[in-house]
Amino acid sequence: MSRITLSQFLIQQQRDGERISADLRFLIEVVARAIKAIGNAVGKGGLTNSLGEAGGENVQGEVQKKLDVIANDILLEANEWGGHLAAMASEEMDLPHQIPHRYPKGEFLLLFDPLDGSSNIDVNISVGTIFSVLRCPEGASSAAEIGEQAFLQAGSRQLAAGYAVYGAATQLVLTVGHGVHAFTLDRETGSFVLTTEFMRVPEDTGEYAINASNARWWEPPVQRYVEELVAGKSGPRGRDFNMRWVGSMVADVHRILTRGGIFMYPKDTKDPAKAGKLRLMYEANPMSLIIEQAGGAASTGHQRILDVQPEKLHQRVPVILGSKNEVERVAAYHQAG
Ligand code: P6P
Repeated sequence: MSRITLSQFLIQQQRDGERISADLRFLIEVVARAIKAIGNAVGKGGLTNSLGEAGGENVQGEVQKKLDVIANDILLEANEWGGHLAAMASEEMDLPHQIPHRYPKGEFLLLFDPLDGSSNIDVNISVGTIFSVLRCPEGASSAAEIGEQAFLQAGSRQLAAGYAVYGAATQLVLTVGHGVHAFTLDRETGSFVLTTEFMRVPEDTGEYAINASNARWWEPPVQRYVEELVAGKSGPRGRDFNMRWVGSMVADVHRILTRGGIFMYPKDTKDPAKAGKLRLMYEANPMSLIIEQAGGAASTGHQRILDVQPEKLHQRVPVILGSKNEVERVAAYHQAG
């Protein structure tokens, strides 16, 4: 069976009842090209002087890797000239990135974590890029500067979301609101080729992902849930579970999308001021849209992540996502207190 490319897939989405506009198709194609360039830089590893720390911290107060900065720059440069964006926001930048005056502005807002899991770069473990597309509010797009406020839209308003996983293969996983589809980079032709249509997260699972070293700081519902998984056959769940934790959200979510599982980065009391570790706008929201489009669920423990009304561009949120029946069980434990 001859496989179709990402461009052919997007043209079909544009033709089939106009699921996406020509401009949104163009945006996704530009992001895909940037992802190829990032994957190329990541794939060179120690062959170039791009490993190690950049020597600064990002807005999150996290040590910035050289490849964090390289990936961020690739996405900015790829997207600022096309006339499809009103502005961009990134984990690596405190303020929204304005489109240079020499270029026209468009109707979309692009948000991204340019290199998620970059602490794994130097040990050659899979990392990824996560992106989210919103429409710029009518009134804001004509403003000289697009401020943070324009981005503060609930995740349910995303027009598209996707991630790249730079693993054994470079894969691009995408939703434009009509299912989740995976494309694999054919390094010989340079094209992303459709390799899995309509990915589905099994409603049940025997595998969970959480950084267990934080157990003593978890809230009681999460402690109860994980203790029951660890108890396995001899506990209330009556069956054994397996654990995986890559330390790279994209890799963990891709595994869950492929074979099921539940991923948790809950709020913990390690730093009571923090609502969680992961960022809502460019990690939790895009991943939650993808998971829900694949039949899974995504919750803070107290509410659907896609319903969270953002108050800050870089705000953090507890994340519990994956196989629906397990996510609902964790949410029920939060309701029970
Ligand atoms: P920890 C990577 O820094 C990241 O944001 C996610 O990709 C990953 O799931 C998580 O943090 C890992 O956090 O505390 O286990 O290092």
